[in-house]
Amino acid sequence: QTIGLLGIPLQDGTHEKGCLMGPDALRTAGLIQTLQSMGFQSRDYGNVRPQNADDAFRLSGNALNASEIAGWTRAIQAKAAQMLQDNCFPLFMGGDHALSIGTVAALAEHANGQDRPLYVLWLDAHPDFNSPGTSESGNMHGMSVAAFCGLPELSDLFEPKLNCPVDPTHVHMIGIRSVDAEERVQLKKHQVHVNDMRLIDEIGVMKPLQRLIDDVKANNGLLHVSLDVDFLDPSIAPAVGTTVPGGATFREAHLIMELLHESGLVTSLDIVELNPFLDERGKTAELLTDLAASLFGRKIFDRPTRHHRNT
Ligand code: DIR
Ligand code: MN
Ligand code: MN
Ligand code: MN
Repeated sequence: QTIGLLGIPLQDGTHEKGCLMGPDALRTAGLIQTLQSMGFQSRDYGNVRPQNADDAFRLSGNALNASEIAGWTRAIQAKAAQMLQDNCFPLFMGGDHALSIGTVAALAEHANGQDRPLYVLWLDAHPDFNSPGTSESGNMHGMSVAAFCGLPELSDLFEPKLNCPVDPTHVHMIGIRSVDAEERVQLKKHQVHVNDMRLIDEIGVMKPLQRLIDDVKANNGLLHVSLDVDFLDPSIAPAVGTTVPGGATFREAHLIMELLHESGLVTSLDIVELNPFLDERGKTAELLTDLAASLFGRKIFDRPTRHHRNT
C-alpha cells in the first residue's frame, strides 16, 4: 500500500508560534526518503491550505481562532477523504493537534462507511478533552478528542456538524501527565481509557497497548495513531511548545511503535505539535522520523547508524 503524506501547517490551535514549520522539518529530516528506503511507495500530497470559513463555527465560550480552526477542519477532512479514496495509508504531518479534529473526523466517516469502528491511540502528555466551557487556555489543540468524540458542546459548533463521532471508550491514551480540573471530570464521565505515566512507570507500555490491540481485533476495528511530540520526554524531544517533564523514554516510544507494527492494525497516523523553532539541530524531527520508521516495521538491526551528532 502507498503511504500518502499530507502536510498540515496549522498553528492556530496553540499560543506558541512555529508548528507551521512542522511538515517542512519532517521532510527535511528525511521522513519520505526513510519510508522509500524501507521499500514503501509514497505519495506527497503537499500542504493543505485552510478553507475560508467565517460561517463555519458558532462560537460560544473560550475557544481561540475558532472559525480558523473550523476552516482548517473542513479542508483537512476533504484532503483526508481524498487520500482514503486513493487507497493510501494516510500520514498527517502537523501542525498543532487541533488538526486531529479533521483527520479523525474523516477517518471515522471512512470507518463508518465500512461498518467498522474506529479506535484511536492518543500518545500525548495531555488528554486534549477540553471544550470551550472547560478550557483554561482557550487553545483548541486541547479540545481535539472532545470534538471528534462528538461532545455536543463542541462538535455542534462546527458547521457542518462533525457527524461521525468516535466512541470515547474506543480512545486509548498513553503518556498522560497534565490534565485540567474540568477535563478530568469529562474524561471520567465519558470513560476514556486513560493510561497515565504513573501506570506506565509501574507496568510499562506493553499491557495497556495489548488491551487496545485486543479491543481493536475483537471488534474488527480500524486503528488511528495520533502522536503528540510532548508524549516524549523533553530531554529527547525538546521541539514542542508544551513540554511536560516525565514523558515517555526513547525505548518506550519505539517499543510502542514496534508492537503496533507487529499488530498489523494501524491504518493511519498523525505526527503533531512539532515546533522546529524550538528544536536542537533537528533532533526531535529525526526522532519522529525514526519512530515512524519503527511503526512501519523497521527493526533495530535495520536502523542505519547516524554518523553525525548524537541523536
Ligand atoms: C491544556 C494543554 N490542557 C489546554 N493542552 C495541550 O490548553 O487545554 N497541550 N494540548 O499540548
Ligand atoms: Mn495533544
Ligand atoms: Mn500534548
Ligand atoms: Mn469497545
